[in-house]
Amino acid sequence: MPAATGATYLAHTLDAYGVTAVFLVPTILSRTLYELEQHTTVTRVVTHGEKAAAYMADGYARASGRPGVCMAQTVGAANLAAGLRDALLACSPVVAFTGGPFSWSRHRMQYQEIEDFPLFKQVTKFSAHVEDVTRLPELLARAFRAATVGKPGPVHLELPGHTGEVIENAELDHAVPKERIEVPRYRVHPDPAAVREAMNVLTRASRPVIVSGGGVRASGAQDEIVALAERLGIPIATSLNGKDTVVGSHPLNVGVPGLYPRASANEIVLEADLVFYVGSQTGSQLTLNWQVPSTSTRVMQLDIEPTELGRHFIDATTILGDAKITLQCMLDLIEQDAPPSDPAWLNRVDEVRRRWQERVEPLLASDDVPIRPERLTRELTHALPDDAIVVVDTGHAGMWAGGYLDLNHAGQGFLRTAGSLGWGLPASLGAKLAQPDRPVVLFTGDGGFWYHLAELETAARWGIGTVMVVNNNRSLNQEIGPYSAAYGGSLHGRHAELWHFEDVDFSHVAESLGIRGYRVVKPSDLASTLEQAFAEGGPAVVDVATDMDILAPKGVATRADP
Ligand SMILES: Cc1ncc(C[n+]2csc(CCOP(=O)(O)OP(=O)(O)O)c2C)c(N)n1
Ligand SMILES: [Mg+2]
Repeated sequence: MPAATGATYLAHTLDAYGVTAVFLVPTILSRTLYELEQHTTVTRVVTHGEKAAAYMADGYARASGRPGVCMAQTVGAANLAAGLRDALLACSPVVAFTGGPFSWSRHRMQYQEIEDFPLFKQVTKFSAHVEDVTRLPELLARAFRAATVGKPGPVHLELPGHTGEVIENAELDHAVPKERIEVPRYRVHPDPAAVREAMNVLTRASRPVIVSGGGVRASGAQDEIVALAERLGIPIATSLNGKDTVVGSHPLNVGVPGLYPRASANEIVLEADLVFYVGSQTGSQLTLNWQVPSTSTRVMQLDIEPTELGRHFIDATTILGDAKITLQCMLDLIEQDAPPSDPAWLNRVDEVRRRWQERVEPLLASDDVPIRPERLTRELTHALPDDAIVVVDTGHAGMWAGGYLDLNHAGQGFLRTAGSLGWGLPASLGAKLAQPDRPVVLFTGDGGFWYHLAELETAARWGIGTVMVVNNNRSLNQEIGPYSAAYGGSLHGRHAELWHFEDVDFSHVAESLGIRGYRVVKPSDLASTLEQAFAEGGPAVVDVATDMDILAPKGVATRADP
């Protein structure tokens, strides 16, 4: 039997770990790609840019709960690093391979070479050189471990040779690992004393709110967090990242607080006397720059990552542990006849929620032409298949989805960019490859869609069945606010140069690539078009012509009227 090489080891290990797709721009690890074809069923997706490859791997990782793999040769390494930023912010386990200098080429004017390695320090949990093939088994295992333990995140391995060829061709005699790798890698059990203390704090509060973050999805703790809320009668908010952890129509779900919010969620969190964060980084977007909750509110945190505990709330009561296990331990402590929380608090929560519904109902039902984005979110809420995964871009797409979209079925998923405009389209393709049997729906603005429009060809080539819904206002209209301020209070002069686009119909762009395209101009056509697009399946683009002047309301730290 021929001796194993770095390439065969890498191909077999990726397969063993449970990786089913890799994303790349050639030329990188060519022999490994050949070995993947020979010995595995791993799909090798060539993209139209390294950043898109990183975003696809990220969408794949978030949708599957398994590491997503992307790769680039030396000259594309910086582009790949740029694409890891969102994965770091969103705790997504992406593994990036890049080629690097040869031992003899460093510090010379070697074609296409610079020292890319430092670029990865800021955007990864772990980044290492694999100097020699004998280090490959150890560093590969270490990279996949770092990506998936504690708070998941991106990692990077630089392989010698501009296309990673040095270790590929070297002989290696090492057993291939057998372990399939998933998040969470370890289910950390909490300290029983901390669980008792947490239950005391929770049951003594008069106006508690639970905030469910992305860590709840990573842990698979959706049932436990809802059971705790139901058992104790506690309203439950979600971060934007954790939006799919509680069903939108659940009577205790108050929505997403923070910067991209449902206004009533901020109002309710501001009235709470205890906020219990589960699996959340408690960042500025969720807390509106730490104004919601107010500084006098007591905070409790449960997280698998010790450095997150007390990070922003130094006096918080803290519990270290896996969310699913810890919440189950808390449920076990609830006595049969434990009284639920104060009915007056739940009545108040209902009232604040009802008032918000009344305020926004005319917008959600609007028949205006051009279409209002609020009406689009309502029709999308109604049309979404029961098991759909919604992938949302940033800016207004995140705000409209955070505030107005509801996921009313427990089987529905939600993934959002942590802030990088343009992430949505490639990420939605990665998500569909990770979950081929579930409908995947992209919700994006036109500005976000333009970024990686070339990936429509990738969707067409591979038949990746994402349905892409574009809120097409022919502009970057979120910039209206900043430009109005910069122009002294109102837009005048040549302001349009800075945020208007051509009136492009993306359904025609899609059709030119052999992808189904739909254009919706009237609100009354939304329901039937979305239904048809979901029934026929993707890849498909639904271009919705919306109003250029309508801005999504930003979060404010204002209490509701008494
Ligand atoms: C990489 C990156 N660059 C710039 C921004 C700033 N930004 C946020 S939203 C936005 C405009 C988005 O336009 P579009 O997707 O068309 O949505 P619209 O505001 O028009 O609804 C910009 C430029 C960002 N978030 N990320
Ligand atoms: Mg736009």
